[in-house]
Amino acid sequence: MNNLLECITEGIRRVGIVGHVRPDGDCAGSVLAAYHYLRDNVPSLEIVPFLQELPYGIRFLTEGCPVREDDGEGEAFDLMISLDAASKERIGAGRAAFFACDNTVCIDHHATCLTGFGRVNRVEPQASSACEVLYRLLSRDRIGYRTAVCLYTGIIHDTGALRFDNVSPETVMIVSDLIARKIPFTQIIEKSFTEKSLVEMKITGEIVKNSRLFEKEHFLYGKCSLEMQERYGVSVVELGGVVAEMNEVREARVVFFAYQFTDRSWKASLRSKSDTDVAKIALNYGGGGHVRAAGFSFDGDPDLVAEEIRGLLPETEEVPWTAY
Ligand SMILES: [Mn+2]
Repeated sequence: MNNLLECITEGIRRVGIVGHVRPDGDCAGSVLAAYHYLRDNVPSLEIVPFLQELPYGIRFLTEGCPVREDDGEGEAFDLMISLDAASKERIGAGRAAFFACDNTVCIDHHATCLTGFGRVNRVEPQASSACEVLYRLLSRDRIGYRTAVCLYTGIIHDTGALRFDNVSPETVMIVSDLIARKIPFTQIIEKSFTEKSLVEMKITGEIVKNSRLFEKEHFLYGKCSLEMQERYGVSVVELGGVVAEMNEVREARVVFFAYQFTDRSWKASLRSKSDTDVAKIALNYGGGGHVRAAGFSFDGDPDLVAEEIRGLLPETEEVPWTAY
């Protein structure tokens, strides 16, 4: 597949678009960019974008879109498109509808997605984001304003505002094309990416305050229990920025953040600023992701998991950084 519109063959009337569980900026951005692009270019289609509840900062993306949070159980679609989901199991809202459809497209950028799980697949592990992969499947002159806003938001979120090493010259060329369309590119970064509520800042502060640094491994570990979430009145959706903050700690080269979501179950986020491939660590626990950002779920004691991960990390000397 070289163009998304190739999938809209004769007889296709009803299209569902899905992303992964706990959608982030790239997931929501790519799902909604595909929605707007198809809506603008094939007005006869009925298109249903499926997304679970979004973090506050990116809710603006769904304005005017008929987004559904359910499973699509028992519904028939002529085509189902998955974006940014590394595996079938990771699909969030619209999952039942995707599983029930045999005409499926998988568009992704996770190395752990391998060749994809759709009937038609486009997986580019080198791409910064699902939005970057999707952009290459669109015709430039058919991209509307809303599609551009969604694509830009997704690229910004998955690249940490163009700071991560998944940024390529091609990523920047795409961003250049998108900002030339007069989208509010600075506000998108501020409102959807940088800004946090005071309570998010406060809980992040307490997590960092209670975090533990394993100095030899340059490994920083933090956690957030259900009790703590209740005390601050935050949901897990509002903890999405914590791991990024922890990753800014100079002494940390690998970061592990665990937050509890039921009595027994925890969700873990890993980040790496060193040669350590955290996707490999996440795979050990049935998760996945990228070399520098990955995640998994587990049952049990996060302190023990932190010790296990620490055991996988090399002890390294502090080497002063230089660009030369
Ligand atoms: Mn992504």
